[in-house]
Amino acid sequence: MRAYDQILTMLLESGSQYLSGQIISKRIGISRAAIWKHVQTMQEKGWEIESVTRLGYRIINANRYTAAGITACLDTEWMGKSLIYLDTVDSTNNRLKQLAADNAPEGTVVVADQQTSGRGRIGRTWASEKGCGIWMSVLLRPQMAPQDVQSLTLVAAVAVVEAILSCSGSLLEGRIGIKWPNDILIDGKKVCGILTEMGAEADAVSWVVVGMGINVHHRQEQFPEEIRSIATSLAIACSSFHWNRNHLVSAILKNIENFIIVFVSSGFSDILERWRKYSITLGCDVLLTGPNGTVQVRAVDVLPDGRLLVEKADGERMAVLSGEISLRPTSL
Ligand code: BTX
Repeated sequence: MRAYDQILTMLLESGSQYLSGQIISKRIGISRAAIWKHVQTMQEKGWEIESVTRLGYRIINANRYTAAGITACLDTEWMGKSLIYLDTVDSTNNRLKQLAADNAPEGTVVVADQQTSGRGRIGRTWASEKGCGIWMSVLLRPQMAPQDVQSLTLVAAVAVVEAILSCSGSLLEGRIGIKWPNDILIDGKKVCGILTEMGAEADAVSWVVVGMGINVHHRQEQFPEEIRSIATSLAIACSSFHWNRNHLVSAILKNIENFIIVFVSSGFSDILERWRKYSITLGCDVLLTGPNGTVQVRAVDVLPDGRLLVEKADGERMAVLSGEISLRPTSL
């Protein structure tokens, strides 16, 4: 780590406590004058740093969303150790796909404060307002068949739900749920979408980019008009809580790393069980829209490869790989 990043991380870790120039100097092995230069650069970049004689330095706006802010809370072995933070980008998935093609290691993460062309599935747009959300993509290189990659969307969904619940002390318990295949809803409105893309050769997956878009600080009027009635944010859902994007990102990355370790050692059943627990789809009568039109079905289960098992009115069962579902209030 560069001296600049080391100092910033130390300051962030020391929270509201002052950190003396002497301690920093000893730990990093640079002069006090050099430390002061780095502190000035931090101030130019927007960090509010107090400097008090005989006490040292302290960051006042420590909750600012930055690479250093995320790294300071990150407690992982490999996930997010290479973390690229961008003020603005067209799409974090696009950027990470380029890096994947250039052999970036598994666990590389791209985070942006704003996306100018955030993408949903099948060419749809993902609204990615500046300063409001978590727009993040994670690179995985799993040893799995291309047709099983959809299961990683389920992994990411559970990771996001559990990070939100743990960061907020379960304030949203019972209000947050997963709608197959890739939406997280709070009180029936969309708070997060997941876009999983892959590169594969023959039967082997070379890379998977899992992109997550989470609405965090939005007020309702900050959503584009066309999605205002269907979208929500964590701040809207739970206004009393102080949401911190650095904490949320690091909690999500930690969960994904843990789930990948579990997945590799003992398979998908534990994660699937958690997914079922949060699912708002299973057991419901739904309208399923796919390439061949819309059918009424009952959502019966989710399979280890991520497909949804549904039952038609005549009792025939089929497994669905992709599509859109809307919940139906009446029985079939
Ligand atoms: P999706 O195709 O399931 O959902 C897209 C639909 O969701 C849009 O057509 C619109 O109706 C609605 N929508 C758009 N923006 C929002 C929003 N901010 N909140 C709620 N609803 C919205 C979902 O696709 C997958 C989205 C993945 C986004 C991440 S962000 C990081 C990464 N980079 C990137 O370009 N995409 C992913």
